[in-house]
Amino acid sequence: MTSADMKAAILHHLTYTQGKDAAHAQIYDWRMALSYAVRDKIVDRWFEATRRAYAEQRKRVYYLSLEFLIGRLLKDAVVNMRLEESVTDALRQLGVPWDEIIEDEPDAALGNGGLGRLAACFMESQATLGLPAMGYGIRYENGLFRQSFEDGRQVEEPEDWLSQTHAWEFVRPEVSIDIGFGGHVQEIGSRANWYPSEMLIAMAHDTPVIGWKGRWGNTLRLWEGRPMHGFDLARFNRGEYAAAAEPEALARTLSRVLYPDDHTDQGKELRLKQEFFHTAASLRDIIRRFESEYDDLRLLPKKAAIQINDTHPAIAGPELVRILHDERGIDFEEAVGIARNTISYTNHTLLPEALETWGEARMGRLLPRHMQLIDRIDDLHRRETGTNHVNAHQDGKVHMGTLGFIMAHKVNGVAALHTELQKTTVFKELHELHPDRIVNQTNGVTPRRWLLSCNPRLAGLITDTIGDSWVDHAEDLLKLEPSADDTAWVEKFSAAKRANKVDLSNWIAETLEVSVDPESIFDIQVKRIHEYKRQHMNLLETIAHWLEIRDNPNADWVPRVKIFGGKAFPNYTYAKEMVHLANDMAKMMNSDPLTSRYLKVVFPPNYNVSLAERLIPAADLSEQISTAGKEASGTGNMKFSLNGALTIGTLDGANVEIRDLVKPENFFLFGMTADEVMERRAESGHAARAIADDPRLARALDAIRSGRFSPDEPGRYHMITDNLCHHDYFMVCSDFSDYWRAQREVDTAFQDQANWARMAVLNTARTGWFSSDRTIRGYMKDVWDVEAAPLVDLAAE
Ligand code: 26Q
Repeated sequence: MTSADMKAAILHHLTYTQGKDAAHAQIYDWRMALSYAVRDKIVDRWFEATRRAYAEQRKRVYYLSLEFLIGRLLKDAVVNMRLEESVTDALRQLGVPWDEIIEDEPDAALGNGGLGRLAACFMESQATLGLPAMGYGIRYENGLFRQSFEDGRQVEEPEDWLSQTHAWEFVRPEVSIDIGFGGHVQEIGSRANWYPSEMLIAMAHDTPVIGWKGRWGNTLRLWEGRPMHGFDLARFNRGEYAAAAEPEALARTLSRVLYPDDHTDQGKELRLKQEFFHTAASLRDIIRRFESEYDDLRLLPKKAAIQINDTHPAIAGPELVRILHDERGIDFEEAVGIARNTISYTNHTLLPEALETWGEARMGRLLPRHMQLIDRIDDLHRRETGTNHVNAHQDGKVHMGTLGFIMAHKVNGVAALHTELQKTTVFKELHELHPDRIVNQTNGVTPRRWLLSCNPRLAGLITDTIGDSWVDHAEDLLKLEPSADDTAWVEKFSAAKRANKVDLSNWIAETLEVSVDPESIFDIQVKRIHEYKRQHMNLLETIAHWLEIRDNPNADWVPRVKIFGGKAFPNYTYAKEMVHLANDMAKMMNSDPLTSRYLKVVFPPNYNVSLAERLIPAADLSEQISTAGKEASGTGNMKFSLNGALTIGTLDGANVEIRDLVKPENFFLFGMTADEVMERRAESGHAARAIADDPRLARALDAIRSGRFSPDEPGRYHMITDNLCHHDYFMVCSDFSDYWRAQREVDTAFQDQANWARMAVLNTARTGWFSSDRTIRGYMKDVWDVEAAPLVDLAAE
């Protein structure tokens, strides 16, 4: 597409879709006009892909996830459609700044963190690979809350990404599916009729997801809750205004809010309703599509693979059995077999308290038939395995992890270590009964968004050096290895990193009014705030380091900027105190005349996908410091190394595999292993001993406890200090000394700039394996048994 065509298309949509003329158009109008112009191009490709998937009768993959953390879509679409030149050219002619347009788009935060972002990367990789697939989610009116700070405390506000028209979606009122809750069941032999007492509608909104070079496009279908019967005019006319609108309000609550990932607080009725709403609508849609092409549901596992993203859609098992058995008359055992061969389940956690359970009373009231079917599934499973102690329904609760496992032909972990730990902890007994069911699929990230698009300087240098095959064959980045020994080339690599750091410094100065020196180490920890992720260990090390600089302010310290980002779950007091402490520290340290040359602390609010795209390309050091055995995988860790940051990290999640690939000499390892953590935990007094053995740690804890960072309220952080001194489940104290040692190694290594850059290059060169394309290929082969369609290049047409 030429820039003249692009310009014409933008002006067309500005006039006829936005109803504005150029003289009065706001940045919003230009963004919408441009988005529609780009969308038009995508739609052609999308239809073509859909037609081909039908014509070739291909097996399809359905990815069911309560979360899709998609972020902004415009730049992604422009990059994948290779329209960057014509778009920037056209906009230049129109006098509209491209940067401002990008920034104007709301960041769609329909997810909490890793799990939701993974789903978004998977959608993009599936489209890039030409795999016929569909993502199913909920169109939350309010996504993850917006975070701001008031006097250093986190404040949450609703995120209203839909307050403006969403340019990328198509409403599908004809795809409206009835969903029921409650009521009663009438059994007829083995089968039953379910008569729900409450009904509402799930209405589809489709967003096209376009792959690299526009060669294939899939659909992300998000469900909106709608009332079954519209507005009650008769009641309204009688003056009962609120009552007239009530059914609508009730139905709408189903897609109203995204539940924050709290890892503990369970049993909220609305959450269970959301899970069923999402799953039932998606399954109904999948069956409808299947039946439009085939007439025997026994073929379902051959033509459809349903992946459930954690246990959130795990009610899919019983619901599919209900459809096959109760509604279509397939024998119960056969129905279970069909469902199991169609469904597979990804587990994302080992924290036992994070595995979902629902009380039998609540479940029985909302989903009476499913409750019966769960008992029959348990019964069948007991007969199949000859055991009687592993049940989904146990101790008055439904255990969704067990249900997910029993109703799936494959269960996967998300990193090698996580998968092995699954076999020995959460799913020990089930694994012994079904030794072939658990498989590993190490997570990945899409290199289109997480290198090509977010880091154009580095991406440009790479393409100039090895060509652009790496974009969809990321392991080709290995071809950069020889350049690690080419001094002139490494200097170019460093120049790209430095320019990214300058950009970030400018942004920090403008938005946070903190000045940071781009020559410092940019040391970044961005992720949800959790004790197991140990932001407080990073804070303690920062304090200890700050105190040493103060002891000797004229020494030759290696300057650092400590950057934090992340949201705390609104009811998770401990996590919120960590946020507050970081902000209190920033306030004190950034204005300390003795130390501020050497140490700054920066905590930009509202960490989200867009902020990640800004921070990651500018990182020197990536903090991946979770207690070993607790972080299932991590995916931020992959984005950082791909962008040439070195990792300081524990042997946890995918860190293990990152270190294996980049080689130990290019990774700052510290801390206990998962086994050592378990042993140490059994010893009493481990925290006190660690503190007694490390005066730096003791001093840092004292500084917090004495109110050094909260002089107006000295006791503010007692919760944190008491916990660390006496309990310390996550081993912050026991790992501190080794963390400190590794941090000082970082200081030393950073002083040899040439060698640091070499290590950074090797991180980029060797982490192409972490492309989500590789992950999706793994699922296709080991889990879904499906093949991609042959790809036709957009440029070839
Ligand atoms: C559960 C019940 C009620 C309300 C909310 C939830 C809930 C929601 C989201 C529980 C957990 C989550 C999210 C979990 C998550 O993001 N896990 C991360 O998944 C990543 C992708 O596999 C991994 O890389 C991370 O290690 C893992 O923490």
